[in-house]
Amino acid sequence: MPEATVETRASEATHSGSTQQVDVAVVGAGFAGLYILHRLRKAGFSAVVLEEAGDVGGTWYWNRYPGARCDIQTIDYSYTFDPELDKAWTWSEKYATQPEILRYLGFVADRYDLRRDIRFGTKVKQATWDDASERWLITTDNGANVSCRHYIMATGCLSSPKPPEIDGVKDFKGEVYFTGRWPHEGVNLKGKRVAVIGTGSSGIQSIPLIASEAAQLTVFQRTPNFALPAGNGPQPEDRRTFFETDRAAYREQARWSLAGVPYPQQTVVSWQLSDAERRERFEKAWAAGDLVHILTQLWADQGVDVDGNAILCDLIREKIGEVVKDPETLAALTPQDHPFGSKRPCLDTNYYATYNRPNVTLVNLRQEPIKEITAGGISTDKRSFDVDVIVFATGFDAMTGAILAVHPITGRGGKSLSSVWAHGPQSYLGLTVAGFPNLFMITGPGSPSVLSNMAVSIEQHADWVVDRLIALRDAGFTSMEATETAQAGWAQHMADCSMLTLHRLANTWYTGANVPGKAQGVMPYTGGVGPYRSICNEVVGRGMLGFHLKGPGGAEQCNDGEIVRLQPDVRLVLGMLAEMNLPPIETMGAAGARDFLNEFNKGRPAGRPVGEVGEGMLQGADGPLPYKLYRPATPGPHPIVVYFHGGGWVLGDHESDDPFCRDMCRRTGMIFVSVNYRHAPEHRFPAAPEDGYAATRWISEHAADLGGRPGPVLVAGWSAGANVAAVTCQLARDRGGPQIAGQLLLSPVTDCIFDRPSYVENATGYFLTRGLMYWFWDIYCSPADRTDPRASPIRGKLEGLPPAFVTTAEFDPLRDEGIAYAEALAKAGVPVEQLKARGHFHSSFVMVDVVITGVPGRIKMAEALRRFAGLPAQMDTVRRAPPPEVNAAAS
Ligand code: N01
Repeated sequence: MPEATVETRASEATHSGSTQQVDVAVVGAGFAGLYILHRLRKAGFSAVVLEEAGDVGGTWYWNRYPGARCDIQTIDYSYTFDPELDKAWTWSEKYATQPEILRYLGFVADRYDLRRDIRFGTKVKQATWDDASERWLITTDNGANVSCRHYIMATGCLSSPKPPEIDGVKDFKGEVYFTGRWPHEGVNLKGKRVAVIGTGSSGIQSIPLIASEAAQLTVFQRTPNFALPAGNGPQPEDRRTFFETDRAAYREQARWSLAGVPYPQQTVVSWQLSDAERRERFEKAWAAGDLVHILTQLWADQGVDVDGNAILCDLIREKIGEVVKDPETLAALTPQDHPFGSKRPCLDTNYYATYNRPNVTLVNLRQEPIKEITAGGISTDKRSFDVDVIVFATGFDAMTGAILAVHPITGRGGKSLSSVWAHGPQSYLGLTVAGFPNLFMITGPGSPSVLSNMAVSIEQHADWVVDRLIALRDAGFTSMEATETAQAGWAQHMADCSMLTLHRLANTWYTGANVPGKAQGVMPYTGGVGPYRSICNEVVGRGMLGFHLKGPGGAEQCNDGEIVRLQPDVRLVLGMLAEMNLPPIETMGAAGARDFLNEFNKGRPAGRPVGEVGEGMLQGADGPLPYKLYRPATPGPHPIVVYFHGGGWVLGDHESDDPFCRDMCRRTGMIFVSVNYRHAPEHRFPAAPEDGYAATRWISEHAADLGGRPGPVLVAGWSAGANVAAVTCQLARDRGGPQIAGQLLLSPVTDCIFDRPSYVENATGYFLTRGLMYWFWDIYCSPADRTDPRASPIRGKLEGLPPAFVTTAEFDPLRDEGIAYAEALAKAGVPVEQLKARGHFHSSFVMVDVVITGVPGRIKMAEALRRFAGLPAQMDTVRRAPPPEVNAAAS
């Protein structure tokens, strides 16, 4: 049966006295409120939607300023829940205008007969939870109050306009308009002198049209924004064809994508592309006129790394420079203070060209701030501008403003939401708040919301919430509430995610920085739409993890915990590995496992350029060994770090940790020499540590030949390589040198027992498994030899060893033996620093440019190595790529 005919019955609300009794009250009749009402009715709930405006539309009801359009392609900015609806509506343009979008929402309201349950012109004044009846009581400014079991805020993220914050607005004798509250009858600007304050999306969309109508336009700009041409017109052929060919697949791909638009994940990084290739990609994106395309499809590091982003910023600045004629105006319009995408970029139509018009003036508020608004116009601290009209395009109290506009929302124990959020919004999944049972937010702070295609996110939220209400009802529960543990875990996960992006580097409404006095922090979830969806599903799959459910007669269920404890990128990596469904490495045999590792490594991002990369042979314990040398681009001679790769003494070689060596060479400004020590089963214990020691001695003796600084060397290693590094330090102490200035041990193997808690807790599921470690040990070392300190360095004498930096990862079987080694070193009087990496797994730090959250850890490791070498901890050369690397033989 078509969806539209299921809903002809309006929900059955009842009245008791002056109070309307419903199962669910929803605030807002925009994209979210309409769909929720439809779903609620379909599920048999009685519901009412309370809407301040005179009709449906939400943000599209209010934002009627000239030029208002969506800036996600309309093919994507549509409901997808009903394929019939999808077919019944065809958008006229790539980016529809506000009137067309409003018509669409009206069409949807009619099609599903929604208006019957919407109380227009009704503002919520207060909402109070009553614990005894387990209901919310909602008071309104118009008509009956509402008593409901569940209360859903579908209030939108950008619906509470920000006050002007400029002195004297009341004194102005001319006309004042806000883009976010534009008069329905329109505004006649012909022949008038108009001022626009603000150059965000609203300003950038409206300025060209206002300029074409007004006699004179003066734009007051505080921060220049990045804008790219929308290239509006018919729907682009490629997207339409993809859509028409398989609509269901198109929609499904959007649901699991990063931004809610079906684009694939980009894996190529900027330094893998030549200048010409980058320009080609950029020109294509520029011509495409699509924010999601340019934000996600150029190169993988553009959104996560300042260097990758800077390349794009330069290219965009070049484009702006090609349009704007006046050099001073150009300089003012060119964004310099934030990475592209960190502040919401805009789509424009003739925006920059508008400043070439004789009737348009740009005032750069960075140079002459607004002093006041007077009866006749606007004064800066340098000049006065007489105007007839002021348009405030100054934005919104975003994400929290509309929710907190209903005040107070009083939850359990009389707590108000504004006091709980005094230091920033707290939520679980962006959907619920601890202490506020049965209260739900659609696209609330803590959800992907404004960093996604809102249409896709809204449907996901609405489905999740309504499905939970159905499940609660079916199970006989009457309330659900997030736990404090789950909420705190989500805050941690949000903070971890925000470290992945560059949003924290800009003053923007994403962080609350646009509203004076507002608590600051990245408010939307930056982990992406697909990952967010899978997390929400996982919460359900794990028995409503982090929710307290209650029902009549004392029925209760609480499966408490944090839904994501891994770093977000580690979670993605492990998820991808799990999807590959690989056979356990230990079943592949040594040769098979080596082939697998080689193939696996081919798929990773290429390491970054360093000054020079060379290869050579050195003398091991029993013959020559190959090595690879990474030299920084800075002038030498540099201290030398002897590096031992990971791989359980069985796998890997001097090239297998190439990205890590490059990264650490850049971060430390030191030479890294990666040594290919001998491996088992061909060469069992003690071949590896004896080679490690011999190689270190050889490198120390040949430091000057290698272009390194004579004197003590440093050692470093990962996993089994860290075991070799640790043993090398003990052997160097006992065998009369070489001198070692410091040791970096990254997730080291230090002992031959397998019963520490981390071996049990992390036995499986984190790539390095307990089974794999058993296999490595069996191949490498007979049981009788395992307690030899050259195999288990924790069993050796630890006094007199060089200072150490020991890194361990929370989700690693080797975690506890690394910590134990660090503690034992400290007890023996060795200076030790420890990094216990929360949410990381065994490979986190060597997966350079994949596990981005590993960067702060590698910075700490690099600083430690520099201190050990007697250098200042910090160096300043990582942010910009060094000159192209030279390949040269180093010996
Ligand atoms: O608001 P904004 P907006 N004195 O906050 C300036 C969505 N949207 O309404 O950057 C002087 O972006 C402020 O300066 P600064 C979209 O997500 C979508 O334009 O704070 N200037 C800034 O230039 C968008 O991001 C569409 O230094 C002051 C501007 O005003 C979001 O809504 C269309 C000031 C505000 O920009 C908000 O956009 C429109 C002051 N006191 C909006 N206070 C689509 O296309 C603020 N400013 C779908």
